[in-house]
Amino acid sequence: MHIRVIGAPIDLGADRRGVDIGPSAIRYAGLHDHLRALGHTVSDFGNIHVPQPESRPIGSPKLKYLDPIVEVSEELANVVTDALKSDQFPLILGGDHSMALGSISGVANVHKNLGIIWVDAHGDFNIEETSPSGNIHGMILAALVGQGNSRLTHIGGWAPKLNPENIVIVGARDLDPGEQELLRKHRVHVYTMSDVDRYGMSNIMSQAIEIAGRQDQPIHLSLDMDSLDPREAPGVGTPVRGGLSYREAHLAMEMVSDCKHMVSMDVVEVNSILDRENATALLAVELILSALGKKIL
Ligand code: 6HN
Ligand code: MN
Ligand code: MN
Ligand code: MN
Repeated sequence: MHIRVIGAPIDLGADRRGVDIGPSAIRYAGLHDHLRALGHTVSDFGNIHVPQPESRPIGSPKLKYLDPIVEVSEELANVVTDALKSDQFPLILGGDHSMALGSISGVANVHKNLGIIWVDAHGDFNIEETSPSGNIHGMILAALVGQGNSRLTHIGGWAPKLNPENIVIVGARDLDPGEQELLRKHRVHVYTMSDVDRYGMSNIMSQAIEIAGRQDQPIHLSLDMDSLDPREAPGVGTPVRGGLSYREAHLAMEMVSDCKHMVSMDVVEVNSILDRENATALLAVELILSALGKKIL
């Protein structure tokens, strides 16, 4: 496979600074060499341009940095669409999860009926009215199904990008009250950590792949590193205890790889200021490799 690495060093969507270093931290962890050792061809677009938060007004406290986030999303969507049209697999490195608005909009330009596997401690299904923080990284999935501010929902001039029935969230354990209501109303499939405990990751991922990839639908995988337990991934801005174990996360990636439906992937929320000796970035590289075909035997 030809993998196109795209850096999206955005930290406009979250409060804790440091995720803008994520793309570099993941590259320094040896991403390209490891991908080539797996047999892939790798090219690197470099990073898309993201303005520094200090250089732009924050805007409404209910939708912080809306203007620059929309600008970055438009650019990222185009870069991702171009990669797919050149038969390359876009691997987008965040940055906070607001970058998935651009990446998934770019994939949705090419693939109609896109399925999503969203591995995250959070639902990222808030709208302006339900968000406790005004941080746009917590609103991205809602925006992609057409809910919330129209500038977020209409990247590329059209909406909605996704059918909520094609979305599966795995690893959830911190959902805001209004967000829970919205997830139920739109019938998003949510596998909580409690479900992972009860049924095991193998069963959960079989179901997730069946839902997101039904009728041979292409799948986009969005991996928020805060899905992992903070003991495994200390370098994230919004850590929540009780997360995925090292092996649960790898198994999820291995099963996505085996299903052969995945057309694009993002890895987000690596916060190098909070990390210990790049451990979270190194783990991100390991998980990328499992998602892209690495086998134990
Ligand atoms: N993420 N639900 C919280 C909020 O502020 O909306 C946290 C969101 C976290 C977002 O981890 O990508
Ligand atoms: Mn997230
Ligand atoms: Mn999260
Ligand atoms: Mn359904």
